Amino acid sequence: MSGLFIDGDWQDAAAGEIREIRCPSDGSLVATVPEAGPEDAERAVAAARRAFDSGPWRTTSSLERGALLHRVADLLERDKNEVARLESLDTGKRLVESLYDVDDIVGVFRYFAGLAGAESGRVVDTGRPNVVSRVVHEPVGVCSLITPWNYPLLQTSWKVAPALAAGNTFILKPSELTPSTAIWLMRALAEAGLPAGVANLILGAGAKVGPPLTAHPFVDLVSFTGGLITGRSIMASAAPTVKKIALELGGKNPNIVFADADRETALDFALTAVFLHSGQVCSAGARLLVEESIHDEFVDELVRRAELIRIGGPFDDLAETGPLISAAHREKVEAYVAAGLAEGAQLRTGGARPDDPALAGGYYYLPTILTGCTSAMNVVQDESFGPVLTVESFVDEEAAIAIANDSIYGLAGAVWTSQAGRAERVAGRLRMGTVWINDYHPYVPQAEWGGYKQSGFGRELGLAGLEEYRETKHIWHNIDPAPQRWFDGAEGS
Ligand code: TXE
Repeated sequence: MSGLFIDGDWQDAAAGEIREIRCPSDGSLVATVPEAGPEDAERAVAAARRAFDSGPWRTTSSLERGALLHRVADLLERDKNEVARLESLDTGKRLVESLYDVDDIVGVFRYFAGLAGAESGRVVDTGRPNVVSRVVHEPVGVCSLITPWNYPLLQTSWKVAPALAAGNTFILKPSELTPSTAIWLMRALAEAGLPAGVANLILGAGAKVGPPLTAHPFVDLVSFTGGLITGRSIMASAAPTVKKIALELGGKNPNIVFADADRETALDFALTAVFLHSGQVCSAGARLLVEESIHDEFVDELVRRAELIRIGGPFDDLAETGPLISAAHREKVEAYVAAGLAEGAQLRTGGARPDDPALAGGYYYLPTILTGCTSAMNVVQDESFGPVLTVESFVDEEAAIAIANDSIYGLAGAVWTSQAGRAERVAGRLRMGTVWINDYHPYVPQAEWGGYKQSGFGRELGLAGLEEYRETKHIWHNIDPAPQRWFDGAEGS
């Protein structure tokens, strides 16, 4: 057993600690991996620094960097079933979703492979014949890449692929709950020919290994996806050494349905928006805003359909959604619902664990709908990250926009209407990084993904995804230096 990857070597934790990884669907043992401590993280940081300062990756041509990313995509295609199985075992996610994720990840690696050499700088016209002036892009340096457990390898690919495309070295720290596909990725990078020390893997609890990864002076950039509270502490940890930071901190995303929307499609997507992957999606549409005139009938039908959702483990072909990631997370969701009810929300369905004895060993929670909510309530403002929908109503367009924007978050949102003008007006005024019109959830690697307000800053994906991982330098080269004689060198009188 060895799961730390440092300087091209598989290693155990220096303190000999281990962690058992268990499947959230039934508690079965999936793997036993080393649990790193701060000293392991420091070794990984030192290795990444050495590999950046003296190793070949930084100066490898952008064409070769792109070719390596393509080879990783090829290996993902070769090992697709195995990677998807590992992801499902760690997360409890349905296998069909994990297979879909792998296709997505292949696309991300191929996208950044293409981007690696797409733009290498520009020449600036200074109007001076004796000067060659150019703007060049260079890698930032050593990157700490910290990822969560909901889409483990996908979130990792959003960080690793651009970091490598731009010529950086990195330490990857996946969630301690879901390390398996990160271990697969390290093997794949080595097989694809990445030099030792460029990619390093640290497994373990964020509270223990986080400080060296986010505060160490050798680290130049921290890219983090996770919870708001952790994001704030990472910003503070990175502040004394003024690191570059990119943060994606989730959201409480409004899904706005006007009375003139295509009812059937809006209903269908309202369910997917919030209950996909049991709501453990940063852009989940967990906050439904329905126009008052259709509120009651829309919610009645939503409740009817939510009660038909089939729950099951990752390899249950009939299951439509799965368990929560851990016992602790389910308790958090339960406490969130209880607090919402205490605030005056009404429970329309769910609000409990399923009573099917076949599911008793997993961390399942029923799809839950709370009505009578307002944006003054904590249950509307806080992210549950579970299968819980809060429902609010609004009277007109202006009210819908005001209610939707009444949030500290600004990651994503959606508007459902058959009026094109209204759709554009609302989308233009929502303070969110992504707005879907008559749709929910899709993304493409070519477009930026990021948050307004406290959902974070810095963009993932898109051309900006590479910009996060590059420094931009202006080189002014005087090719015919000669004295300027502003001062004539004579003694003052
Ligand atoms: O996330 P954490 P948790 C939200 C969601 C969830 C809440 C808490 O609301 O209920 O966050 O989830 C590492 N220094 N999201 O506790 O702690 C940790 O080891 C450095 C939204 O699981 O943010 C893991 O690798 N790293 C989200 C990663 O941070 C630290 C996805 C995420 O864990 C650290 C997941 C520290 N001090 C949860 N402490 C999204 N945006 O999609 C922890 N970590």
